[in-house]
Amino acid sequence: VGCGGGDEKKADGDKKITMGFSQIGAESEWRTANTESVKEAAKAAGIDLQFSDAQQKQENQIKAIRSFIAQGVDVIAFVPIVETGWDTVLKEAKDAKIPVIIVDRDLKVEDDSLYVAKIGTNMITEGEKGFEWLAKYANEKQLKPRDGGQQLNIVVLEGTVGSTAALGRTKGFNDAMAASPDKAKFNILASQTGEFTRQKGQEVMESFLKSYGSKIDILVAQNDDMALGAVQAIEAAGLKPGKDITILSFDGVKGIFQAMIEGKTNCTVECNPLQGELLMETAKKVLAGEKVDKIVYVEEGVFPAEVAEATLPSRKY
Ligand code: GYE
Repeated sequence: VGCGGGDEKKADGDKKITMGFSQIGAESEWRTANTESVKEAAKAAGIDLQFSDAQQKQENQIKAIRSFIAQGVDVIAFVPIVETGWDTVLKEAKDAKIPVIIVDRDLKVEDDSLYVAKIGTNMITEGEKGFEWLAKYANEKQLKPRDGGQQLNIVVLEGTVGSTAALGRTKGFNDAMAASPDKAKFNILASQTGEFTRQKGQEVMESFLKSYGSKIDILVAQNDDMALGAVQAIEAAGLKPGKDITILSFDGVKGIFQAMIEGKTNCTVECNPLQGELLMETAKKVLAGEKVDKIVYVEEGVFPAEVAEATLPSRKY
């Protein structure tokens, strides 16, 4: 009907759009929700999704992207496990004229034309919101160092090394702390990766407890799963998580709402994994030749334990 050009088939359904999607793995409750969101949205949008799980390895993602290029998919989307190392493979996608959409985590490439759009969350802002909540909470509750010292000591369970989710939350939190009138109250005692998993979160928290014992006042876990693992370690050490040790985490999954209701953790900064719909909309627009925003952040909030019970029924992930 006079649409002209060979691309009309992609825009209005003569042929199904094929999307190659490289997910990083299944390390957390958040990730599971993110994967489900993408799969459901693809189905609803009538997009044929080629889903590939990289098992936490960048090289597997690069392989998957190369195979999507070889198959000649219409569009590629992927979650960069780490920020760097994508230039070459994205250049290959560009040469093959396949548009690339970045999902969830950010990446750093020399040439921004290597991708058409980024859909995700602002992890620096999340880190800042986390510190703001903590400073307020410490004031309101008049938190005192357990060892009778001068400062509230923080241990940090970081996410995957080199990922935006870890780098951004670290930067946001640390910068907000450095700029705060309350900065002298806090001291970061130790910071180590727990790889965004429950298991690793538990192990690293055990070792923090062994090394620092009653010096630890606050745990900042860069995702809820690590916080839930750490809760086990803290209980096993005979302490009360959420009371002896204040716990702040990120994501806002149902599991952490449950823990907050039980008084075991104190606050979660939301990170919204429901990015599938926006991804499919964006892909359709791109393939129809419409202009799209280069960066779109999805909405997110902050949920302290006091609101956990009232909020849980409305949580979607
Ligand atoms: O916080 C964590 C997940 O990239 C925002 O990755 C995401 C993070 C999320 O495994 O739970």
